[in-house]
Amino acid sequence: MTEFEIQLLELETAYEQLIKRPNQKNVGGNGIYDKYKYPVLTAAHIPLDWKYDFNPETNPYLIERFGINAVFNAGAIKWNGRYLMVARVEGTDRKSFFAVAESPNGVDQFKFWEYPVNLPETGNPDINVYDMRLTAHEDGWIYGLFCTERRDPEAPGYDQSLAIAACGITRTKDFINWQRLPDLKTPSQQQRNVVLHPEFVDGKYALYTRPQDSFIEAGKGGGIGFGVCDDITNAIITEEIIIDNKNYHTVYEAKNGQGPAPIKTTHGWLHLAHGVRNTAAGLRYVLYMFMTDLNDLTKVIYKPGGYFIAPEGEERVGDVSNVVFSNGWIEDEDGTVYIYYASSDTRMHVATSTVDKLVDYVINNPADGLRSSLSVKTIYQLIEKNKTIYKLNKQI
Ligand code: M1P
Repeated sequence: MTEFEIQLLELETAYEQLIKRPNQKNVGGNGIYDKYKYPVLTAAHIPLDWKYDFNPETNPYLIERFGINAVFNAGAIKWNGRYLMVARVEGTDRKSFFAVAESPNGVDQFKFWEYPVNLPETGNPDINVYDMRLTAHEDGWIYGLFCTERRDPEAPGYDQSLAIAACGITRTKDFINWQRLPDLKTPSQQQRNVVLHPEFVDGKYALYTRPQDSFIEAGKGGGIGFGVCDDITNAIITEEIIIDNKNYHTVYEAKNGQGPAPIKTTHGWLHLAHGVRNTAAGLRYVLYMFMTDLNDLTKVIYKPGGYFIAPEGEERVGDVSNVVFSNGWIEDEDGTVYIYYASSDTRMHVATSTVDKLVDYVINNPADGLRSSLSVKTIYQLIEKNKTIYKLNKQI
């Protein structure tokens, strides 16, 4: 065997082992969800033929010709019995694009399809695209709403980092052919984390937004907004209502954003979102949940205090450390919920729960009292309640 052939065999063996590796639930969950041992998608899951030229004539040293930096922030959907993620794949050139990966069971063996998504551009080409939220809408299309980023045309030449973030819209029926629609227009200067609601509201398309007045800082914006538009092929929202705002000394003090499209339950719409706060070490991103009214999508009816998922262990380290972010989950026919979340803008993980557990958590876990003394009061109430139960148990 030549050096080239040995090297190639090593690469192929490592890739096959990774793709086939079974995942395992971690022991000691918190009663709400179970995390899993291994990340479900990483840069190492990228097919080798996206990165290497296998021809020894043109690539005698088997050099990686196209580098992949990270795979994260994936939208998710169950489609034709398969668990799909549409991941944000980021090259070493910092440009992100989308790629579909599929698994037979939702927790392991995720494998990318043959080609990444060939997303059409609009007349104003995207410089970077990321964080697609998938919505199977009742109009029959599967929509992907994502962030499209372009350099701020007003930015002075010396500042090459100022950008405008907007919501790009695409739709598909097979995840191969994607139809691009015009970007969403809203009253806000910038938008990220925009998500399409799966049902019509009074015959209109309903969207969750995240207005912000600069690229990184939410500024006077922030909060999860809600708006409607008549025509998704020319989506214009004229009025945004903030349904879940930023709040002093909470885990969503600096900014927040809707995660995936909400899940409908008999009690209300279950929402997963991310909240951001400032620390001396930079921003910390965690996930939290809330529920909105079935008849009034702008009304938050339950919201447990604090975070739902926070970065732990190796999840805490990556390109943007101390971050968990989710824009994809799947509700299965048996009520299992697969929560796909990225850690530190680097890799994808899964946690599993059920609709019943999530509803119980959202309805029955205490709301944030917003003061230390009220947190203590909540603990006192729990202790007293447990004393009664303990006495009852002793009597039996
Ligand atoms: O780096 C953390 C996240 O930052 C942004 O989220 P937000 O708009 O709420 O600040 C996004 O760029 C997201 O992709 C990223 O994971």
